[in-house]
Amino acid sequence: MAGAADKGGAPEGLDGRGLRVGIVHARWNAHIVERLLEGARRGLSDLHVAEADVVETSVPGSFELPMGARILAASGYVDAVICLGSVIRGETSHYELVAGESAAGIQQVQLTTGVPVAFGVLTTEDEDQALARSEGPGRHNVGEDSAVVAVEMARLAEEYPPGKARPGASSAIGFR
Ligand code: DLZ
Repeated sequence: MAGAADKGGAPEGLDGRGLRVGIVHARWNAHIVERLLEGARRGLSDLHVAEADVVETSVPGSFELPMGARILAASGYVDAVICLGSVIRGETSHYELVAGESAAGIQQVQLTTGVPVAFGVLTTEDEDQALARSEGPGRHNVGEDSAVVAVEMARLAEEYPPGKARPGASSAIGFR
């Protein structure tokens, strides 16, 4: 069975000091999303992202997360965005549409803006599965995982800004 390290995990020494991070969270299934939000705040704090450098905003549902993320990403104010939502199959009449469009939209936002956007959206069969993925400190919480993703990808973007060749670093990424 895959351990925590096989599911991403935080790279050694990852530090979010000085980064500005936006969190967009859906109000649908708020009792679950609130738990993800707590996880994301905890994760950012553990990585030394200052509370003053975190901006939070809510949108109606997971379908609106990509647009919320785009607004924050395009503002130039944040280095990364975390999207949080919960789509539960048994309670969602058009589950595939809401979950699929949310995921595809979030990917599109990060690829088109160049600002990393973490996908902290639970897509589960039932509420129990959603609760199990949004636990308290020391247990599994996808919001917390998303904080690590946002900081890691923001640091990567910072290391390789668009159009800036790093002298002597060409062979490391396979170009000459
Ligand atoms: C409409 C809807 C449904 C049925 N289920 C969910 C859900 O499980 N999780 C979620 O985040 N949002 C849901 N929504 C709301 C849509 O995301 C969206 O807000 C509305 O369709 C309005 O565009």
